[in-house]
Amino acid sequence: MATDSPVARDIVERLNAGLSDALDDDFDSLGRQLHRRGIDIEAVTSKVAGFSVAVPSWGAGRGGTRFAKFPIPGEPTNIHEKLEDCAVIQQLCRMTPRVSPHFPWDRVSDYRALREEAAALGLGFDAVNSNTFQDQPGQAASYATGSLSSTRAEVREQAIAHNIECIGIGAQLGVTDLTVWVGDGTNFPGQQDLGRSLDRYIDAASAVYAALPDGWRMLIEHKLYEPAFYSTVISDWGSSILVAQELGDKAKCLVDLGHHAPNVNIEQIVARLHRFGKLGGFHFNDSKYGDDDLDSGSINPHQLFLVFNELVEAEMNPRGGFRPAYMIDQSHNVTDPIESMLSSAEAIAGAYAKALLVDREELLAAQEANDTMMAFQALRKAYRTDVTPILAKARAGAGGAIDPIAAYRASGWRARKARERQAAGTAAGIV
Ligand SMILES: [Mn+2]
Repeated sequence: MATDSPVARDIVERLNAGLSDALDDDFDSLGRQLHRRGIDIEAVTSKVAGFSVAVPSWGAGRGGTRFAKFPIPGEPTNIHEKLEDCAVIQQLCRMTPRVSPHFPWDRVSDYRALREEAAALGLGFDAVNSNTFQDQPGQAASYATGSLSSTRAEVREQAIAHNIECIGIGAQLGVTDLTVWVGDGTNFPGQQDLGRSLDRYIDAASAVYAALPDGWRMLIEHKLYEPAFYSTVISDWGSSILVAQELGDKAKCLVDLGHHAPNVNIEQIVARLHRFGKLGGFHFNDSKYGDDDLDSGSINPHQLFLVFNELVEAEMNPRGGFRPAYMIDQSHNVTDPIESMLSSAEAIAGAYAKALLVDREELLAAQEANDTMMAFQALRKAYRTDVTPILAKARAGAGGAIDPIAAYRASGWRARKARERQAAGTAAGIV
């Protein structure tokens, strides 16, 4: 645990003291309501308190769009400063104890020291993300025409070596998941052979897979389009699961909410992947049009609830094993990233809490009886419930803030960091 909190504890305690009577009142009222429905609020609160989602190191900064990035004063510019900001998020919301690093963006000379630095801030690490979708200064071969699926052997070798390097880094950080997303694909019909490019990807991914230590998983993230706009090599959950099945047990599929065509039934994809033991992880964000990377729950909170309805179903019926790697994967362009992450963590945990309120017996009975309306109502009842007091109680019970954003603003953290940190660059870049 942290020896010293990034935000002064007395600020959190003072604000909590002013809010705790109202919270107790709301919590007791919700408790009585849930009791009438046969639900023990303490049991739900304890499940929510045990829930966690990782934050991405890159999410601590202003991500920008493909057009421009507008940095804010005090924005972190290296992994050390990012960890500090992630520690603030964790201190206030108490459900983001791990940071998912991205390489080479978060490269340092001593990863064991980085692990200790994070631990001193009360943080651990989550899935290591490899990056073969952009060239780094001094890199021998270019990823301009692909990485793991490139037609050029030396490019594939370089991409394989980078992924294996990431496994080595992850081992030093105490991580056991490698997330692989490639931007590989084409912008023109005929640019590449659709079958052979997948052959090359599978061959290269097999070499990475072979380097996974015991207990490790390779999480394969699909994406419909962007940066390739005609075809992507791992375009959908179908490609993802076929590759994962070919690679072996350690290969799982990772679903990112923004990586599908509009209106695709993502909760059904979750259920399908779980059915075949291939659901490895989930990237949370929200979307209006494409891979917008908007804040979780800001556009379609009902979809988030339906996804969690399947995730809770998977949790309760693990079918031999369900160890989901949950991560927030957002790009913050117009907000303070810390505030966005706090708001998103609340939205994600809220969807989880609502999914826990679904009366599964009632739902199953209605489904078996083909009573469509009652099956739908079983979900409705849970979705309509305001779970805010449960989330606040879980946070406060773990030492967090009843109102995390208010506590963050009261702390003056960003203004203080603006005085201490170097200004961030304005180079745009999609992540
Ligand atoms: Mn993602």
